[in-house]
Formats: sequence, C-alpha cells, structure tokens
Amino acid sequence: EAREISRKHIAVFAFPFATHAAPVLSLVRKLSESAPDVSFSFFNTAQSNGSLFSKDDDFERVKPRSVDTGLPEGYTFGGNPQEPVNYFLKATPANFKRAMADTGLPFDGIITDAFFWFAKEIAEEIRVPWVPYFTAGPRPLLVHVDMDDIRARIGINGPEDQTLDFLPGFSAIRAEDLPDGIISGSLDSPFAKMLHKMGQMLPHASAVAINSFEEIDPIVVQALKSRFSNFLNIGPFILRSPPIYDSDIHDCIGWLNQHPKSSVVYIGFGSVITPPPHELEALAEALEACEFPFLWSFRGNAEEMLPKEFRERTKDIGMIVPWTPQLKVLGHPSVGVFVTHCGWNSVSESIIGGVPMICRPFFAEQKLNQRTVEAVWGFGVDVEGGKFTKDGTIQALKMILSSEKGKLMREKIGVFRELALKAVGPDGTSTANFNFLVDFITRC
Ligand code: U2F
Repeated sequence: EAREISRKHIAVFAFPFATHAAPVLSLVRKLSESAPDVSFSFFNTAQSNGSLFSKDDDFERVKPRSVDTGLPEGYTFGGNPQEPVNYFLKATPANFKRAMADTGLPFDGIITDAFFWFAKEIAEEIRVPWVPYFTAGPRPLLVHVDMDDIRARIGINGPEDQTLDFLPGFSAIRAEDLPDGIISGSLDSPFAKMLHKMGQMLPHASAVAINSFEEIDPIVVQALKSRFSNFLNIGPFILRSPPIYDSDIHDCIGWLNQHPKSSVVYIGFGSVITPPPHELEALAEALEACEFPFLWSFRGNAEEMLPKEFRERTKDIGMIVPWTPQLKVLGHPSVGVFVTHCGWNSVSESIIGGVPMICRPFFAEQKLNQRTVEAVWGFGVDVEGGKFTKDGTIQALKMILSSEKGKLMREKIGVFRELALKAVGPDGTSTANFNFLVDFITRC
C-alpha cells in the first residue's frame, strides 16, 4: 500500500443500521470521483459492507474495512432492532480505533456519520479535521444541538402540547413531536445519550455536512449556520449519485406504466418498520374499499400478515413486492400519494418525485418530519389519531387523490421539487457546498 501513503487518506465511519451507511458511502464515492488524490477507508461492519460493495466495485480509492459488531459469541437476533445497535455502540470507539490501527496507514481526516461524536476526540488525538455527515433533515439536527435548552424550557415530561416557539421556525412544532429521548421516553438509553453528546460535539467539528438543501427550511438552516463553523447542505444527495439498491426485478415501473397520472397509492415504511397487525389490516381494508390502484413495498410475509385472501381480491388493482426502486417509483407520473413512515430519505425522495404524503411515523425523528411535512411545508397529512384505521385512512387517501386540497398539496410539493433540483444544479447551493467540501478534504 506504499503508493497510497503518498495520497491523502481519510477514515470514514459508517453507522451500520437502517438507511445510514448507504448515504455515507454515496457521499464518499462522489468525493473520491472529484478528489482523485484522496483515498478513503470505509469502516463499517462486514455485513453492512457486504450489502453495499459489490464484487465489481473498484476498491482502490474507497476501500471497505471491517469493524467489530460488538455482538457476543453465538448471538442470535431476538427481534428487537435496538439490541444489535446497543451492542455496537458499546463496542465504539475501540472497534473503530482498532480497525484504523490495523490498516497500518496514517490518516489526514475523518468523515463520519454524525452520530459518532467520539470521532472528534480521535481526530484531536491525531490532529486532523473531523467532518460529520447528518443523514436526516435540519430540524432534528437543531433539536439535538439545542437539546439542553429544550429540556430547560419544557422540562422532562413537560406539557406535550407546548410549542417550541423559542427555536427559530419551530412555532408549529410541539413537545410531543420531538424524538424519543429529548424530553420524554428513554432519556438514558445508549442511543439517546449518543444523540445528546452528538449535539454537544457538532459545533466543534471542522464542518458539518447534511443530506438536505438550504432552501427547504431557510430559517432553521440559518440557525444551524450560526452554530457550526461550516454548515454544508449538499443534498438531496440521491440526485448526485444514483441509489445503491435500485434494481427493478419485480417490474414495478412496467406496472406503473399501465396507470393514469397521479392515480396510484405507493406504500412503503423504509428499512426497519412493519406496522403492527391491526394497522396493516386497517390499511388493507381502506385500500380495498377505496379501489385506488396501489403498489406496496412490503417488509415481511404479506400472505401471513395481510387479511386472508386480500391479495387475491385486490390482484387487479394492487401489486405487493418485497422491494421497489423507490426513487424511480416516486418519480413515476402515475404515483399520486406516498403512504410513508417519514424516514428522511423517503421524505426527500417524495419531494424529488413531487408526491404528497400520508404520514404514519414510528420512531426516531419521524414524528418531527411528519409534523414539518404537514404544518410547515403543507404537502402531506397524518392519519387521523396517528395510527391506521380503516376510516381515517380512507379519508386521507381520498383527500389527497381526489380533492382540491390534494391538488394544492401536489402543486406545493412541486415547488419544493424545483428548489431541490436547482440546489444540485450547476449554480445551486448544494453544488457550491459540495465543491467546498471537496476542496476542504483535498487540502486537509
Ligand atoms: C432510518 O430510515 P429508514 O431506513 O427506515 O427509512 P428512509 O430514511 O426512508 O430510507 C429508506 C431507503 O430505502 C429505500 C428508499 C430510501 O432511500 O428509497 N427503499 C427502496 O429503495 N425500496 C423499498 O422498497 C424500500 C425502501 C430512520 F428510520 C429514519 O428515521 C431516518 O430519517 C433515516 C435517515 O437517517 O434512517
């Protein structure tokens, strides 16, 4: 590896759960295209790397390297997604440090998932810059940075309906919209503690990158710019580099081609969540009653989990598959509404497709995303009562697909779509910020 030593060499730390490692790898691949004199070591679990890198990849400049999962010998997954996360967090930062040492190479900088606040300390030890990348939106970022202030003003388990009007742009956001662990829920979980530390450390980073664009939320972006040295909105990054998993083996696009404009319901809940059985049943009943055509990306066994014979009865209007090329699906003209859990990648892709949303958030910052979509941006709704019921879902579907209000939402999200495209265009803000980042890592 002698030749690599003459180049700059950057360590990248990925968070190997949910849709976190893929956006970080997309960023690093794009950086490496623009900065050919820089090589990267991509530290991640072997399993996550296995799903991200294919045999045909050129590993020369972005090299996958394994870190320990922290799982005990003989561990078998018991069904709680938080469990492997907690083991992993316990193994940090020692696992990353060990893997760095194992390369036998010096490092000139560290780029990490923003979660990994401890990278600031590692970077200080070896005297290199640290650039964290936040893979969700600007609002949760501000909430984590201002967590102590929020706790002081609202109080632990304070009134749920209190608004956060003391934060710029947050007058429509209520305490109940905050992620778990800020003022309620598991305040002392390893995850909540990590996010708290993250909020304290990010202002000390050399630059903070985010998978978003400035024009989506100017007031909040301004507030964040005042807290960080270099706040770099470089997204929606998926517009710069195509999704890592985007094959269409079930021919969703062929199926969508058979339907009229803005008529199809697309349903998907990201990479972690399957709604509970009674909600799946309610959603299925609503789809059947409305008779809108639907495409459903279903995690789990649809035969077992959906009402008996539902698939048979709806086979002329519905397509259920285990995975879709979601960005392409949401960009298809026949999709009229996205029923989503409001993961940040899904929200971004819906904006890029110009598709209004019906939101059923589950965990992390999804509730905050939902509230923002509905009450700040105005291009989506929640389901009545916050959970899928047959009647509440029918109401939301009809509103978006066949009312004047729904049409207005489509127009509104179309405006954001244009802003997103412009941001990554030749004169766009995200392009300028990305170029700054390329320059920064080339010089570090
Ligand atoms: C966590 O997000 P999730 O993985 O649960 O959900 P998303 O952020 O929405 O990302 C899902 C991605 O998977 C893709 C889809 C998104 O890019 O296009 N996908 C697909 O291509 N085909 C499918 O059939 C289904 C999904 C977390 F839960 C969120 O709260 C965070 O906002 C997010 C980012 O940090 O990570």
